[in-house]
Amino acid sequence: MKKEALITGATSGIGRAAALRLAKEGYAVTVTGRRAERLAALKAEIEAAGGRCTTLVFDVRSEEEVRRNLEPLGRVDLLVNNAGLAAGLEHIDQGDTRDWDAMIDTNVKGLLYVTRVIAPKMVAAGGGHIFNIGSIAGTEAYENGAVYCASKHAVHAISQSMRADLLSAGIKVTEIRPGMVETEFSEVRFHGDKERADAVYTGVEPLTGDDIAEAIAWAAQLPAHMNVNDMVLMPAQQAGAYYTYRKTK
Ligand code: NDP
Ligand code: 8X3
Repeated sequence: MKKEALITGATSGIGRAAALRLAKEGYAVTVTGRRAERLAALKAEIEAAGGRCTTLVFDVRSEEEVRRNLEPLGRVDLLVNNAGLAAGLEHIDQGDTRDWDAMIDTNVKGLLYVTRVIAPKMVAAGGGHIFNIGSIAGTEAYENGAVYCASKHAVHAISQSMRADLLSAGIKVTEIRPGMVETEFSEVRFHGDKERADAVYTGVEPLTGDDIAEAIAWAAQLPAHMNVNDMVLMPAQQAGAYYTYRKTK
């Protein structure tokens, strides 16, 4: 019997790469996101390679949609709480409160809504593995990033408490906290400004979604008695939110 994995935010970037990698590792994957066509294309790609894939189209910000889509699922062995975003990069006196709502509602409340439905299934099954995609912004707070950093600090706190809460149920909780990963993240952060997004990666070889998927796949196959609590993954040219070495030609 195949193990079952649920990956939120699989239409792009880290979530998409994680879904492809976990399918390759033999998991039957359920992938979620708001963009139905992207999920359909991912399903076709996984099935063409002999894998199994189910798609669920919903917005993690809606508790009602989360419950309606996820409650009917059967066993879930592995959950990747990945759906998330940064929106805007401004000083606190200039930020757009709609961006703040989007980040808090997705990165914090969305992750909680999904976990609230899936964790009891894992408890009932006697085990499971939850991966929360945090960020270096979960322990570093940088200029212009107050609300994104706050949301990832929340993910860091929730991951630690969740690990303690679920310990006796045999559920592992791994938080993955990447630095710079080239995905649609910066384009979303800058509201579609591709030029500004591309500039984030100038002179740097960033991580890719596949790099993060590699870490998830590794941590997922460890022996039952061994867990990775927290993994900070950086490009070799980045040491922290304020330290990036950019090569110039
Ligand atoms: P992408 O923008 O490439 O992917 C984000 C994914 O999240 C998409 O699949 C998107 O799907 C989904 N998503 C966003 N909002 C919602 C929503 N309301 N409901 C459902 N799904 C949603 O970015 P990344 O792959 O980089 O981001 C994935 C995670 O990694 C995020 O939590 C991010 O904070 C984190 N991260 C990213 C880093 C980076 O440098 N890229 C570094 C550290 C952490 P759709 O739009 O179709 O709904
Ligand atoms: C994404 C990385 O440094 O933009 O979480 O916060 S950073």
